[in-house]
Amino acid sequence: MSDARHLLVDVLGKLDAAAEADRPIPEPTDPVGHRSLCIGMSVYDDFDGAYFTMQSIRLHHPEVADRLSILIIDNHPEGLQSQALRDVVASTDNARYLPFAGFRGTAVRDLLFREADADFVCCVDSHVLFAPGALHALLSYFDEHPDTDDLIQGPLWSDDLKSRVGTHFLPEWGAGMYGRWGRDDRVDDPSGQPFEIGMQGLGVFACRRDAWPGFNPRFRGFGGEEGYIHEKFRRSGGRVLCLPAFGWLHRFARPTGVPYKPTFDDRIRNYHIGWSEIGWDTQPIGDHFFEEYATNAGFGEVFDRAVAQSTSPFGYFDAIFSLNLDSAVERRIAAEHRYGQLDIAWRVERVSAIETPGNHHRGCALSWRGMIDTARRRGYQNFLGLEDDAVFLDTTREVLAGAVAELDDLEWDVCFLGGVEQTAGPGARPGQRFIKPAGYVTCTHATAIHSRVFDRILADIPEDGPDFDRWLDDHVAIDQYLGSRCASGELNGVILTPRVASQPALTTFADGDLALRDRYVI
Ligand SMILES: [Mn+2]
Repeated sequence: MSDARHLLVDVLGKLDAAAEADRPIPEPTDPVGHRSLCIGMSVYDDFDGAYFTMQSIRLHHPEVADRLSILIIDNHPEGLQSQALRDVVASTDNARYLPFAGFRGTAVRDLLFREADADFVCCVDSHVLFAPGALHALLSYFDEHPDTDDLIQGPLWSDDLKSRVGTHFLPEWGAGMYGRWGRDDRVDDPSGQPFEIGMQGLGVFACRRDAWPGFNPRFRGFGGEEGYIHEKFRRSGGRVLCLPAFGWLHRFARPTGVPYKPTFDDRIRNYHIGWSEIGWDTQPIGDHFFEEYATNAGFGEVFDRAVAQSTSPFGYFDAIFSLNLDSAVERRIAAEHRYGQLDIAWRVERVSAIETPGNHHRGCALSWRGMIDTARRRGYQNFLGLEDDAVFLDTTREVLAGAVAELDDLEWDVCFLGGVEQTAGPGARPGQRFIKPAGYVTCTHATAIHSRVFDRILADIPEDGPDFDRWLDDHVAIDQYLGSRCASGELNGVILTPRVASQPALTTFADGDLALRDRYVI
């Protein structure tokens, strides 16, 4: 591109961003009820693709229409195309629209499996057309194998419709991606039996909903799932199968450009996160990327930073939520700056805090309840909740690295990265240097919650309404509730030592963080 064109693209991008800040996100549409198979797609500025994919399913697969639902997650719901997408879904029987702006990336497809109300889920790119009879073949397979733990994929058709060009991926690197198209001749009999493959491109894949092993929730941006997710199916006792009759066509060409920006750092980071999770040697990732891209300006730094991000001690947490009122824009910007200093900005998910002007404890407790519910729905092991005024100690990374190693050996329920110890706990146990049992700790500006108590806390704190009012009368605030439960031993609470997170007001109190006041510089 010429410099002038670059400049224009840059200006247009800024105008779009400004317009997006004011554009309302379309409301989700109602659930459509349980079906055998939910076909889910995650869409990013691809109205045309999603429209034709959805309508083709409805027009060209009538034999299975009554057994299907369609779920569309809009991963750029602030975008120009979103209202039109919502409108067409809203007018479609058995289809549901869900906006999701928490983070961007191909791993958002994980949410399709969490949200689908169906026995089986077929995940499809928003620009794929199924071969005639493909969905019938898929449902027939599932009817015959209702308890299957297998991942079912099918052959990619060529654009000229004359051949099935890709049945699987070969375990080879090419152009910054793991997996190159391969072809198994057994696909030539379209009514043939499914055969086992190592992996396949993820334009179309399907499984029993409860057999979905999940993408790593730390994935961001484009790529890194192929090979990794296939291995996870095998680890959980399933196979990866190519079903010859389950053919699909993929629009590869994007003559007007790709709306999202695939970046090296996302991809390198995703590969390291995924391969580390399943215990694969990560060396070939670097070998490939340096072989291909070492001459790109600044590539070494990009690579090193992506690897460092993938091994951050904050990676211990399945999610990092940042609680922020929509109206508190300056606090959001300041918080994002601090997340940048900690190099966690790439994975922090902003959560819109519930505003209750009469009593902010009310909104705070409801917001925390909401985060716990979200984490439970997404199947997270734990999450770290940050409030937008949390400030951090100069040695946060080092202390947290030590702390998470100690957490690994412990059945903890609540972990305070900061707070005020109204009453001290029993003192550190043997082997504990960076954590100790929590007494009555107040404040929730940096608090992690483990999945083993999600249900219990959600049962304790009623949803909004008269029951919640009574709960709030009894407990006053979420931190009082957590603190008292930890003090009584009903929750197994731990607190970091030293406390790596504080709040500006706490650094002025002797029983707060006055002692280390000058070190909360992040
Ligand atoms: Mn695609």
